[in-house]
Amino acid sequence: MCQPDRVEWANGSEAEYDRLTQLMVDTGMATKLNEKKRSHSYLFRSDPSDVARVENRTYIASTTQEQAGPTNNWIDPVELKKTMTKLYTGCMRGRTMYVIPFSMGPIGSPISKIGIEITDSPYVTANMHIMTRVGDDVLEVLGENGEFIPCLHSVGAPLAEGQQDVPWPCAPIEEKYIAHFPEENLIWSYGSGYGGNALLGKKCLALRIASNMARREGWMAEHMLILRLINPEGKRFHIAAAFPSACGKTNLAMLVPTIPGWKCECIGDDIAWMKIGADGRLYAINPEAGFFGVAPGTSMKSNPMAMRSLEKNSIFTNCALTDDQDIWWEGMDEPCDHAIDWKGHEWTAESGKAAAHPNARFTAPAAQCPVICEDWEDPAGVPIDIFVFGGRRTRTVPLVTQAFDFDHGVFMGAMAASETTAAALDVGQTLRRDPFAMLPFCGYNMADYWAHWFAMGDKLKDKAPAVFYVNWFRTSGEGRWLWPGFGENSRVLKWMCQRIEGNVGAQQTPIGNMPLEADFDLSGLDLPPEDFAELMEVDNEAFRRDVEDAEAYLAKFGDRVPPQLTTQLEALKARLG
Ligand code: SAT
Ligand code: MN
Repeated sequence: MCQPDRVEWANGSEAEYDRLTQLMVDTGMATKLNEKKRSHSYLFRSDPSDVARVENRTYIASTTQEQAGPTNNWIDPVELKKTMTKLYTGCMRGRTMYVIPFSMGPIGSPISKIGIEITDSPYVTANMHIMTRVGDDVLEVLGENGEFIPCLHSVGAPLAEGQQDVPWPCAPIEEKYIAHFPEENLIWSYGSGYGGNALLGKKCLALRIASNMARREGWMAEHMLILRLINPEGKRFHIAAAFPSACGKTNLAMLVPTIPGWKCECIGDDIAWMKIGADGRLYAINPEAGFFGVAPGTSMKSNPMAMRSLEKNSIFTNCALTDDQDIWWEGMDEPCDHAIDWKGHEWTAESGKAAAHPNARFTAPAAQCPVICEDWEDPAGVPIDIFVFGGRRTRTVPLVTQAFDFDHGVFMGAMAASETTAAALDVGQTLRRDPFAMLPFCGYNMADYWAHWFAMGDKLKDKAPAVFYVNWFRTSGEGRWLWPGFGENSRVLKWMCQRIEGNVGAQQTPIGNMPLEADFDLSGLDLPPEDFAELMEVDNEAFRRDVEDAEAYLAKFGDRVPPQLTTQLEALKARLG
C-alpha cells in the first residue's frame, strides 16, 4: 500500500542510530552538535506547521461514537480506513520504510507490551531508539505468533522521481490523521512527524490504546510521572502524579529536594502502567525508556537532573543553535546574544522573538538521568503510596489538598482543570477540564474511564493510594507567583508522606483536608505568612461557581456518569453550603 523504495528492519543498534543520524545530517534534516559540548547529539528543525500534537486531527475510531465519548473526535472506522487508505496508497514513494519492533516496558516483562511501528521517517526511527526498547530481542520475545500492537506512520509526503526532499516533510493540517482503532489495538498516523503524533509508542500506544486494554483487563494506563521519595529515616514512598502536558511533570519527576535529608529518585516522567500485585497493592512501571521533555524553561536552576540527562546522546527539536554549535532555549542558565532560531533564521536577543519554539523538545535516554531509580526497570514495578493530581491554575486552587478518601480523590481527578499550554497546537489559551490529565489521551468514553477509576478503588480497598491535589501555579492579585516551585515542592510531598504516616494532622475544609500551618515545613524558605495564607485560601464562592460549571460539564456525558461521581458532587455542594 505505501510503496516505499526500500524496506529496512530496525535492530536498535548504535551502528544503525549512527547511520540514520549521519544520513539526516547529509540530507540537511539534522545538525550535528559540537562534539565537545554535547557528544553524539543532533538538532532538528520541524516545519513551522508541525510543532506539537494536533488534538483536532486525533481520532478514536471505535465502532460507535458513544464508545469514544464526547471528549474524543470520532469517525466511523470503516470510513476512516477508506480515507486513510487512499492517503497511504503510494505515500512512501521515494522513501525508505523502517520497520521498528519495540517494547513498551522492559523486554519480556509480563506488564510490557510489544509494538511494531512502520514509518517513513528516519527521525522517528532515531527517536524510537531513545524512547522505547528497539531491537531483535523484541522479535524473539514475540516469536511466531505473539501479540503486538501494529502502528503505521507516514509523514505523508511522497517524492516523485528526482524530486528534492525538504528538511522536514509533512502533510498539510487537513490531511493529518492521528487515528486509533481501539477494538483492534491498531494505530494509523498520517501527515505529522512531530512528537506524540509520530512516536507512536508514547501517547498513541501507551495511553490511548493501552487505556482501552487496561480497562478490558483490569489495570491502569495513566498520564503520570513516577518517583521514589526517601525520607531521612530511609523510608521509601512511591508517588504517581498526573499533570497535563507542559505543566512540570518532568521537573517534579527529577526534583532535588530543598529540605535536608530527603532524596528523590526518578522512575518515569510521563506515563505509568499500573497493575494490582499479589499483595493487593498497586504496582507501577514506566513503559518508556527516554524523556521527551519540554526544553524552554529547563535549566540548572529549574531542573538540574534533566540538564544532566541531556548532556550527550540526545536529540533536540526546535531549539536554537548557538554560534559554537550547541543548543539554547529561553530560560536556560546563561543568556544568549546570537543564535540560529528554531526556524533556521539569524536571531539576536534584541529581536524580541523567542529563539526556541515554546514546545521545543529534548529526547534523552532515561538511563542518563543522575537520579534514575535503581529499580526503574524492575519488571514488577514499584508499589504506589500516593496519587497526585493537578493542573495549571493561576487562581482559586490552593497549593495542596488531600482527598477525604479514594472516591473523593477520583472526583478530584475527574474534575481537574488546567490552563492550556503550547504542547497542543490547536486548543487556544483557556481554562479547560482535563480529567486526570487524560483529556487528549483517554482512548474511550471519559465517563467509562471515571467508572474504571472507581472500580479500581473498589478492588484496592484499604490498599488504595492516598490522593492529593496540588497547584504550583497560583498567583497573587498582582499576578506574582506565590509559590517558588521546583525543588521547594519537596515540602508539599513531605507533608503528603507525613499525612499517610499519620504524623501530622489536617484542617478539614469543604474541598478536602489541608495542612495546619504548624505542620507544614517552611523552614529556610523566605515565604511571607500572607503569601502562605493566600496559597492555602479556599474561596467557597469560587468553588460554588466551579460546582455549577462541573454540573454543566457532566451533563455532556448523560447517564454514563458514574453514580459515585454524582454522589461526590452532591456532597461537595452540601459542604460548600
Ligand atoms: O508530543 S507529546 O504528546 O509526546 C508530548 C506531550 O504533549 O505531552
Ligand atoms: Mn505527556
